[in-house]
Amino acid sequence: MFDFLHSKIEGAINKIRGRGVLNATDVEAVMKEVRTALLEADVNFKVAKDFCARVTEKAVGDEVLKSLTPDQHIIKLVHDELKSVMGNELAELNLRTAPPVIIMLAGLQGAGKTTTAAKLARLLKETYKRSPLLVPADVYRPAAIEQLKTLGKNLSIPVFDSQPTDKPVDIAIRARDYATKNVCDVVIIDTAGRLQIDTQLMDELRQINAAVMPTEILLVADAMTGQEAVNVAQGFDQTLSLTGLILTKLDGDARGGAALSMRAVTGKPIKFIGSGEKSDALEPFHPDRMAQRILGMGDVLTLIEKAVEQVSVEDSERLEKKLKKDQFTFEDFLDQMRMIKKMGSISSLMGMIPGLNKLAKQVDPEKQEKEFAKIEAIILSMTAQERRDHEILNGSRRRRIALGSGTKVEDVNKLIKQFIEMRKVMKQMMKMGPGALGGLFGGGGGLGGLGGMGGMGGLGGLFGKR
Ligand SMILES: Nc1nc2c(ncn2[C@@H]2O[C@H](COP(=O)(O)OP(=O)(O)OP(=O)(O)O)[C@@H](O)[C@H]2O)c(=O)[nH]1
Ligand SMILES: [Mg+2]
Repeated sequence: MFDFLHSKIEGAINKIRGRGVLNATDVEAVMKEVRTALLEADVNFKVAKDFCARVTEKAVGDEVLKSLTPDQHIIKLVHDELKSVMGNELAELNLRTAPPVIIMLAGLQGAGKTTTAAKLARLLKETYKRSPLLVPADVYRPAAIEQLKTLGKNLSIPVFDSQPTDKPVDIAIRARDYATKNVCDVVIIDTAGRLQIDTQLMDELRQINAAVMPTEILLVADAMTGQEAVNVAQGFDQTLSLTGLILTKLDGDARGGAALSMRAVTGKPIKFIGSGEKSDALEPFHPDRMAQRILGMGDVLTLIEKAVEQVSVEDSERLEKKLKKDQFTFEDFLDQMRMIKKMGSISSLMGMIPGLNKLAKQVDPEKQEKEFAKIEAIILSMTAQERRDHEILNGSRRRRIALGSGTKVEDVNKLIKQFIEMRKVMKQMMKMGPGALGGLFGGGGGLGGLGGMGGMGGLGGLFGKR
């Protein structure tokens, strides 16, 4: 996500890095490079042009030129402008209407509507503590209804029992009534896609809109299509009056032009972004955090939020005590590992940490998942006593564990060695005081999250250096 822009903008700013004083010509040269970067990233021409004009104007007229750290100043100006172009503030989902709140998803074929419907339902259930109902209203594509039913089933989220013979507008009406009767407070309608905007599709969406009056009409657009996604958004907005957008497949779009142009061109906020095929790969769109990602400042806030969601304060306090008393066991290790797994893949977490973004790309998620499974199997093959006291793990016990977990003795040895090292590192971090890392994970409660990462054999282990 944003890799291209990140490296180009970084390159442009690096040229003035450390330079004492800048003149207007220097600023203009940098901004010209930034503009080229934006255009190459498929940002809308006018958006890119205005963007650079505003930054240049501020930079030249500002104390930047007199400043002792002009590069920092320019970065700040670019950051603020990026944030502003993307809408400044997080645009929250409107859930404040009388239940059931109806959310309609629209978009072209393959944009990711059905996947996003499921992701959104999961987010609403887990983070917003709502009871969503998924409603398949794509009666044209064979198996479209089944697709959503399967996704819902996997997430234990109810899916309205639409039939391919039903009319979409009738489905929407009946689903709303069903939601009311069954105390579902949010209804997510997944509509059919088309190859391009056509009157039949628009009529159908208009009918659903008129019949159930959704609180949110969200366009799901494929970020990989770049400026085309922006045109599509404009097209849908003309007939439907969108309330917002969801950009999908940002994981596959290293340029990010659509994310930057959408708001400025359509005037509609991006509410969520999708960055993967799995049901947890949907996150609220925070313009400031996106700007930070583009500038390679990492996205520590999102990381912290993810960690906080998973780690309760009690859990981490308990852990901290154990660490202090040297009582951290394989059982805790397993807990930690499962927590990390819930938090999302290591590579996506690392991608958010400044300085680790580049390393993150080297992690192979599949390999990593296999590694997780192996570690889990090994720990589960230990007896309760062994898990609590790793020191009794002698040669014959290790052989038995390897046999039981279908791994090799070397694997067991490696894990134990990593476990011991990790305890050491964690203890050292504790000595550095709660501020050392605790702060990163929600005050004194912290450590849990990163400790667990160390648990994966340390970050080093992920890159096969051990
Ligand atoms: N990498 C990636 N793939 C995604 C994302 N969102 C959706 N997809 C994939 O895109 C493909 C199409 O997704 P669907 O949800 O079926 O798209 P749709 O808009 O419902 O398609 P139609 O119903 O045919 O119009 C699937 O293979 C999804 O797994 C995303 O954020 N990242
Ligand atoms: Mg679909």
